[in-house]
Formats: sequence, structure tokens, C-alpha cells
Amino acid sequence: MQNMFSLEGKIAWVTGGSYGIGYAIASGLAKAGATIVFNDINQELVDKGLAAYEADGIKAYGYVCDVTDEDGVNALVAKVKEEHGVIDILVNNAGIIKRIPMTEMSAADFRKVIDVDLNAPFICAKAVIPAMIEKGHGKIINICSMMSELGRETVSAYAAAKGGLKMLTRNICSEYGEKNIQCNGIGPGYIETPQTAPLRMPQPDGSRHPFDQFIISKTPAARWGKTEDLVGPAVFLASDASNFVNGHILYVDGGILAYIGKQP
Ligand code: NAP
Ligand code: GCO
Repeated sequence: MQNMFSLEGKIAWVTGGSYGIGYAIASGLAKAGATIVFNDINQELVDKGLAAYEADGIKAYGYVCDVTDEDGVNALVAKVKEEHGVIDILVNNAGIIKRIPMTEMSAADFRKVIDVDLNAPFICAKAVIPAMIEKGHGKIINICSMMSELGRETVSAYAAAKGGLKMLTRNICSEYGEKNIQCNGIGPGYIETPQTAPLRMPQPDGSRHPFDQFIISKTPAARWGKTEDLVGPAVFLASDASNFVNGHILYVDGGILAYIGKQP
């Protein structure tokens, strides 16, 4: 049974894996046996990631690459193939959010979020699929969001991108499933990372941020998620254990999407 979840001999590329969810997922894939490749937009962040992986006893290989740059992505994939081999597992994790009321959001800001959160997963998947086809197998995991299903104030661009990412996931499944490529999504709930830090900032009087209290009331688990909560689902979707799971978005949200919320 354990072999089913083994990633021995596999090369996994986690985009934006210097910290946060990407770092946790990459660390988990490494502990399951994968060779980890990650990228970030500048050498300083790559070095920060390399130091963190080393401190955790994980041998990872870092590359400077902006996932929105198609030439840079193609160059990274070619360099990884030359230095390590064909990428077996792609985790499209890199992402940004801009919390701005839609009528106050510039088209440039909207486009930037779409570029990183939707166009880039397309670019990265397009770059790795040909070699996966040649090799006879591949795993693509897109980090979606509860905003792939729900909206809320100030996140119009992010929700549009993550909703699109859900459908890109289903389309890659549809187009390449017969080539033994499984493309699934992970939809994290509200996770404690730098991206959500502003939503958890304690109030001047020391009380919890209103949004923090809101999420606690909306989550059956009555807590924010931790990045470690995503590791098991990621290893499952990266491994042979999920070879007949395709086009699925696995929500790791503590039950938020199933729950109307605690009465105030
Ligand atoms: P995070 O802490 O902001 O980390 C995002 C990572 O992506 C960082 O390493 C960041 O590097 C990198 N990145 C951003 N733009 C990039 C680009 N153009 N090229 C390469 N790397 C880039 O976010 P997180 O909370 O870990 O979230 C990771 C993923 O999970 C995102 O897709 C996010 O939308 C999704 N998600 C998060 C939550 C949550 O509650 N935290 C819930 C659901 C889904 P820089 O420092 O250089 O920007
Ligand atoms: C927000 C949060 C969410 C989380 C996540 C939820 O502002 O509502 O940042 O978008 O990041 O995507 O699944």
C-alpha cells in the first residue's frame, strides 16, 4: 500500500515554492521521495527557499523564473531536463491576490492577477505536457481556491482567475487524460500564510480581526488551515494512488463549503 504513495524517482516542480503553501507541498512531496524543483521571481527569494529546504533536510533545486514569462518557463523546463530529467509532477502553486473593490480596481491590476493566477498555470502546464506525453505519464496539480466556487467582496480578479483555473484543470483532464496525464486541483480553504496575514491581523485592542472571527464561524473545524494540512492531499494527487482521479478539485477547507456557518 505504501508504494502506491511513493514518489521515488519522480521530479516535481512546484511553482512559487520558496514559502507558504508551495513550500509545504514541496516538502511533503520530497518526503515521499520526489526530487524537488522550485522557482521564484528573484534570486533572493530562491536563496531564501533553498536555505529553508536545507534547514529541513530537503535537497531542492531552485531557479529564478517569473511564471508569467513563457520564454523563461520554457527555459526552466529545458534546464531542469538537462540537469535532472523530465518533470513528472507540476504543482501550479504560484499566485497573487489583490483585494480591491471591483469598481476601484484598475484593468491593469485585474489583468495582473489573471496573468499570474490563470495565464501562468496554462503556460507552465503547456511547457511540461509534451515531455509527459513522451514519457507516458504525468501529474498536474493546480492550486485552486474556495474562490473557484464562491465570491466575496474585493476579490473579483482572484475569483475569476481561480474559477478559470478550475475549468483549465478539467480541460487538461479532458484533452490529455488518454495520454495518462492526470490533472486535478487542490482547493485550500483559509490557510495561515503570508497571503492571508492581513486577514488575521489582531486589532489594536488585541482582539481578533473581524475576518478572522468570520472564518472561524464559517469553518466546521473552527480553525484556520495550516500549510501542513495540504501535504497529504498533494502527495495523493501526485502519486499512483490517484491514477484514476482526473479533473477533480479536492477541497481542503475544513468543511467550509459544506457549512452554512455558526449562528452568531
Ligand atoms: P503566498 O504566501 O503569497 O506565496 C505565493 C508564492 O508564489 C510566493 O513564493 C510568491 O513569490 C510566488 N509568486 C507570486 N507571483 C509569482 C510569479 N509571477 N512567478 C513566480 N512565483 C510567484 O501565497 P500562499 O498563501 O502560499 O498561496 C499559494 C497558492 O495557494 C496561491 O495560488 C494562492 O492563490 C493559493 N491559495 C491560498 C490560500 C490561503 O488561504 N493562503 C487559499 C487558497 C488558495 P513572491 O514572494 O516573489 O511573490
Ligand atoms: C480572501 C483570501 C482567500 C484565500 C483563499 C480561500 O481574501 O478571501 O485570500 O481568497 O486566499 O483563496 O480559498
